[in-house]
Amino acid sequence: MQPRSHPSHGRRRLTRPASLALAMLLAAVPLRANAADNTAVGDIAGIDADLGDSNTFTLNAMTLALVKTAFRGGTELTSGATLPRGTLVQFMVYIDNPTGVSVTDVNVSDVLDPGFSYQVSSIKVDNTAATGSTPADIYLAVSAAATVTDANDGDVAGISGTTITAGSTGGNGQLDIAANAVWAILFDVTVQ
Ligand SMILES: [Ca+2]
Repeated sequence: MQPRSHPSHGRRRLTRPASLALAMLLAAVPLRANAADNTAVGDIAGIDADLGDSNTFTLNAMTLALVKTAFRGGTELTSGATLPRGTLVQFMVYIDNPTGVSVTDVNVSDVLDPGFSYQVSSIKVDNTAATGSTPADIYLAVSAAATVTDANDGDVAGISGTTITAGSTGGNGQLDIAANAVWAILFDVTVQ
């Protein structure tokens, strides 16, 4: 599908398909965590209260959620923003791990809409922001990180065609997310 444009005034309304990507930006899905306590108790027939409770284990099962945001000049964009062609936009995708255990072998992918052109060697990743950090603080942390290579190789992220991936499934190194921390990936695109 060809994106509609408004050449008469030199600005491009982000309609389909570009708007689809932007529309997802603020679809922040809350993290969900489920905890279940499991306690073993015992008794011997005929003898009351002979056995105390065993250790109690709290098992945390969680669903990590992705949040995708966009920044322009360091400021977070709102969904449906109208941007001039050629505008440099930074997409940030992050996962908040609010638990006390690390999450191993995570895989993330993001297919760039044709309305955006990836800027080479712009992928940065970070896992230092504390859980619950605001998008602005996560952005500050990841934007200060070193870039990883564009290739799907030994570091944790890369791009192939128009698909940004992180994690081993995409041919990158394994992605682990530290306990009580946010993992984020940031990369630059321009509006076509
Ligand atoms: Ca890489």
